Amino acid sequence: RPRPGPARFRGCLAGALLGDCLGAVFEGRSVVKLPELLSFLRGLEPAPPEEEGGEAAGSARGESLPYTDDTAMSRSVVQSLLARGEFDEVDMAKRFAEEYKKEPNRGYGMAVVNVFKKLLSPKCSDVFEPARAQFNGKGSYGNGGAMRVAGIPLVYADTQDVKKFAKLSAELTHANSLGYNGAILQALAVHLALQGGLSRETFLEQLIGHMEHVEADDKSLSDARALGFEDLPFSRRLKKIKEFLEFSSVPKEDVLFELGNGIAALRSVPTAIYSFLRCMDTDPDIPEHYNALQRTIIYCISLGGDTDTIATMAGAIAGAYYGEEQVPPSWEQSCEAFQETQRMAKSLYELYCQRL
Ligand code: F2R
Ligand code: MG
Ligand code: MG
Ligand code: MG
Repeated sequence: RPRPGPARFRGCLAGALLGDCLGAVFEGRSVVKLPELLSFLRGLEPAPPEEEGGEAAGSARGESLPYTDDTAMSRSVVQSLLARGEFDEVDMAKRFAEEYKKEPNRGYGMAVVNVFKKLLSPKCSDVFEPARAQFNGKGSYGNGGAMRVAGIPLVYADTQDVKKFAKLSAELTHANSLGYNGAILQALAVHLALQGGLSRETFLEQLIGHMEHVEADDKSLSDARALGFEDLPFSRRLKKIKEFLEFSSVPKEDVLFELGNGIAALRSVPTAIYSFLRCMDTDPDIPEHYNALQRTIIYCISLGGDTDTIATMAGAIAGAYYGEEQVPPSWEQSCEAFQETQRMAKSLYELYCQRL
């Protein structure tokens, strides 16, 4: 297997940042109208010469779109991996909690903040314990473990390591298997995308093969049953994606019914993967001057719901697959802290190579 180049690492972190910052503008809306979204995006592009001096009202030009909890936590994952050179649960947990304490208003999930408060207590001796206590001991199945996981496959090249450390990094906040299995799936998607060139059939087949194994353990089976789901719920949704991709177009209502646009990992990680795969092809509703990475982010946001998180996950996958060439400078420069993101990507690439 050829070693992925630095452009994929840059693309992955930039795609994730774009998805979060652009998606956050629309998070929580049940309906996002495409003309409104496209008009907002035109406001990010450089002013045409005749418009010079007359900056459009509400223009987002300049580093003006703030990132949310998705990026704040992704940065903590990356900074921990870079500082320690490998996964270190105590260091990562501390960074999550300290980051929350420093900037609590990044739009965190309602329940996860209790984990941070417990982690900040000097009485906390097991960093996985606060997550296990969430939801009366059931643990969170939110998408917070998945939204921040991209740093793991950008450090670990081995598939078993990707699975192991995606799970552990998610378990610091998400003890329900429907939460951490979503993180494993998202990490595997970035891991495969980094190899580039895979057809969407092969990409999906590989994910299904891994997830059928990941979801077959006792805890995954009992957590899914306890919530009234069928067995292997992620694998089943991946198979539904395969069906969807056989049609030339799938109505948005069907995508929302089968895959969802919600805050649960099960209702958002498969949606992000579907968005990436379907946007390899052009879309009659999205102007053709947008490239595949842009189309992916536009499509995710157009689904409404948890737009920042679905777009950040799909953006990470698409960015790893297409590389930084598809990251439009005007979009990137509209996002908070984009230069630091570029530096982190460079350091991750160096660590990845050093570990090989
Ligand atoms: N929180 C948000 N968005 C809404 C508010 C932000 C908005 N911009 C505003 O200003 O109003 N977004 C962020 O949260 C999601 C990630 O959440 P995470 O980290 O998974 O948190 P949590 O609290 O663990 O889970 C989220 C919710 O899921 C439900 N839930 C989870 N497990 C459950 C269980 N076992 N039983 C019942 N419910 C469960 C709860 O409602 C949790 O609060 C991302 O969208 C990120 O962008
Ligand atoms: Mg968010
Ligand atoms: Mg250790
Ligand atoms: Mg969100």
